[in-house]
Amino acid sequence: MNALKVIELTSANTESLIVSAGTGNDTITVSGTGCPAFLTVQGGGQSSSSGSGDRLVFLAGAAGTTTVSPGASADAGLITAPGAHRADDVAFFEIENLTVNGNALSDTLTAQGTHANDTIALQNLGGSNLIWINDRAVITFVGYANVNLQGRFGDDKINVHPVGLIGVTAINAAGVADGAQTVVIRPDAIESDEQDVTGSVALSMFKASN
Ligand SMILES: [Ca+2]
Ligand SMILES: [Ca+2]
Repeated sequence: MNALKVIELTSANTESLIVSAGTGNDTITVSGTGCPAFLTVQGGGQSSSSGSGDRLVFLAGAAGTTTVSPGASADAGLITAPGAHRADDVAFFEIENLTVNGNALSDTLTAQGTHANDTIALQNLGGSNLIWINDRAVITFVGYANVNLQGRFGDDKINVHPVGLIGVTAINAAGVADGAQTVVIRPDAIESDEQDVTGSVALSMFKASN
C-alpha cells in the first residue's frame, strides 16, 4: 500500500482479502501466486479533476492463460489467473483501467464480452497493446503471444487492427452462434481496406498487409 505497509496473511485464518483504494486515482498492483486468500480490489472513487481513474495492474504469477471477464457493471469484472490456484484470481470493482502482464512468452490472454451485444476492439495505440470492450475498463496488455477475443452471446462486432501489436503472434476472434457476429480486420487506418467476416471465425496467425 503506497510502498508503506506490508500486510502478512496466513491461510489458516484468512478466507478473503478486500483492498479498498478509496478516493482519488489509484494504482493497485497484484503479483505472485499462491495467494492465501481470495482477493477483491475496489478502486473506490476517482479524481474529479484529472487522470483517467483507478488502475488495476495484474502481473501473472504463472505461465498459461489469463482471462478477463466482465462483471455486473462496466467498472467491474474478474481476472482469472493462470494455473490451478484459484485464490490467485482477482475480482475487481470501481476500476476504470486494467493492465495485465503475462508470465511467459507463450502466454494467452482471453478477453470476454458480455452476453449482450458488444463492440470489441484490439489495437496498439500510443505504443500500448489495448483491448476495448464497450465502455468497460480498458485492458492494456504486455507479454501475451496469443489473444482470444470472445464475444459470447449477443450480436457482437469485433474490430481487429493487428499491425503494430507488440509480441502478439496469434489472434483468435470468436463469437457464439447467436445472431450475426462480425469480425472486422483493418490492416491500416483506411476504412476501405477493412475486411468484414461474418460468422464465428478463428484467425490463426493472421497476417495483415496493406
Ligand atoms: Ca480510487
Ligand atoms: Ca456478446
